[in-house]
Amino acid sequence: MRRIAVVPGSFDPVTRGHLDVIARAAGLFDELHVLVVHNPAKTALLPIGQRVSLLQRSILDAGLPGNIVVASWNMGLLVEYCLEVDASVLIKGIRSQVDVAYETPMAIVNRNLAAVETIFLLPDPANAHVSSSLVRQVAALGGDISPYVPPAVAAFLQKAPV
Ligand code: COD
Repeated sequence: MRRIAVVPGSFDPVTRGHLDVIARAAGLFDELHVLVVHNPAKTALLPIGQRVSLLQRSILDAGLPGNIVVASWNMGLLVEYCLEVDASVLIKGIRSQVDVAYETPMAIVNRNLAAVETIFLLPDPANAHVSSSLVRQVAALGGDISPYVPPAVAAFLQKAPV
């Protein structure tokens, strides 16, 4: 049986922290779907299509394995996408107790809804402080975001400042 997992996120924009989780998760599963989802609790910077293409470019540039699919989903529950692609696992990155508190109820509900399990991966300590919201803030104030994001994202946001 093929082991298929989904790494969902806003990826607005993808950061080095996201890429680290994606790279490690890709090594654990036969097929990994990186899924861009709109988070209604956040004010978006980039359109969904732009986030998908920056993810695709960054995954290629980083030389990550070919078992990674990038997609987006706006059709309802996250677990509906999982069922559609036969994924039985969601992967989330956990940086702090705040992430644990945010992710735990969703993990339980997703298991109840569709028997989809959630696996939490700890971050690389070098990236544990990195978040898309930090990147958006530094970019908006004209700071250097290159330590926090893949080169394609730094180049894109420098060309089209926010
Ligand atoms: N290191 C490690 N992990 C990281 C880092 C880092 N530096 N930065 C972010 N992460 C992790 C986050 O913890 C998260 O797991 C993932 O990467 C994505 O992060 P973001 O910020 O891009 O995305 P979010 O947190 O806005 O997530 C959006 C989702 C839509 C995926 C989320 O809100 C969700 O799961 N919603 C559920 C929708 C649903 O079906 N609800 C009903 C049942 S619960």
